[in-house]
Amino acid sequence: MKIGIVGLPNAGKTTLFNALTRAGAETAVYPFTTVDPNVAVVEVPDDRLQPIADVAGASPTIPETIEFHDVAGLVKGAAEGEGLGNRFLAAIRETDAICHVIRAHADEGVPHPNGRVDPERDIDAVEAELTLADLERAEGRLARVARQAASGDPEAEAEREWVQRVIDALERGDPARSVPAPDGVPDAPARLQALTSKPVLYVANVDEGATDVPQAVAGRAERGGAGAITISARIEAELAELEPAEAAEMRAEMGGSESGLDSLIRAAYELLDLVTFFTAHAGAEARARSLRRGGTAWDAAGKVHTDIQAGFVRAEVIPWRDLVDAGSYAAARERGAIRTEGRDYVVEDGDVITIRH
Ligand SMILES: Nc1nc2c(ncn2[C@@H]2O[C@H](COP(=O)(O)OP(=O)(O)OP(=O)(O)O)[C@@H](O)[C@H]2O)c(=O)[nH]1
Ligand SMILES: [Mg+2]
Repeated sequence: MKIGIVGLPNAGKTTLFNALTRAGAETAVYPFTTVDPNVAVVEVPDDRLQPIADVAGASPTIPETIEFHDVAGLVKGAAEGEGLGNRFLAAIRETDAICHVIRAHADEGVPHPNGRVDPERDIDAVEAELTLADLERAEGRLARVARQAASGDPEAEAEREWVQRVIDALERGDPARSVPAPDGVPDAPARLQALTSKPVLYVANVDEGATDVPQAVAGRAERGGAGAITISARIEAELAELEPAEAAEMRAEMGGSESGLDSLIRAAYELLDLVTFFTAHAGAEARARSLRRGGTAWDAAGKVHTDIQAGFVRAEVIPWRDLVDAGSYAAARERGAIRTEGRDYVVEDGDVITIRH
């Protein structure tokens, strides 16, 4: 799962990215991750994993990971495809969600591309480029589906109406995600691939010690259906240089408890609308894995291994809390707390699953 970090030049994207990289996963553990200087593979913190590992007698623990991509700073006119603009838009198109960094700190030592700190104007500037790019794409799509609809294809007609509504929304300045997928054509959004249909998290890069999301950012988040958090990118980058214990001490001194990066990673993970399930076996690893919401035991098996999926017999499922309360798999089994499920079982967040194959 990929999250693109976007924002105006000097907003603090790379500072934040560097903090994530240093705090990030030991990439060697995740052999299929290409090593790219613009990609940070980070572990998703999950307080459930260690207790599950403990009762299962499993070690080590392997958290789920997500990728953050440091997308080049937005240049005005990106939507017209000038120079870096194309690359910028293409990079965003490949991501599953957008983390939009907004300059909200007042440090005069850091020049602002537009001369003055103004979070709302900055959000507008970035979103205007994404909206323009989407408009152009939607106009092209409209022409195509209109031709198909003209031949009397009802599905094409439903899609045509939907694309027209998306265009109307974009012209009002609303994101494509504000227009629900049309009945009967659930694939229409995937075919349009609008940038503004991706979930968004606003990250207000605030002065050290500030904790409230600036009013202007909170308001925009509310209206556009986006998430919003604050972070001090510079502080996070400095803390990421320290040993974990030292960093925790510093954080406590500054009055914070949870790492800003942890909150960011968790908020970004939540954007993706996934559920987390766990696998844990005595003498082997305990692992957190993500699955799209609505995914089945069969899908979960595929996440573990294609061979296991191919040989799927049944899934043994227990909510993580019940397993931890029981104290062991054996005790949970005695209590009858472990259910047997078939391949169509819809996995719930927090399920601990053993696939029999
Ligand atoms: N005071 C302060 N300065 C910051 C903070 N975050 C970033 N900066 C500074 O702002 C400047 C720009 O930060 P970058 O992270 O390079 O910004 P960017 O968004 O990657 O910029 P481009 O790559 O040009 O688009 C650097 O000098 C950072 O040290 C912060 O939280 N507080
Ligand atoms: Mg940068």
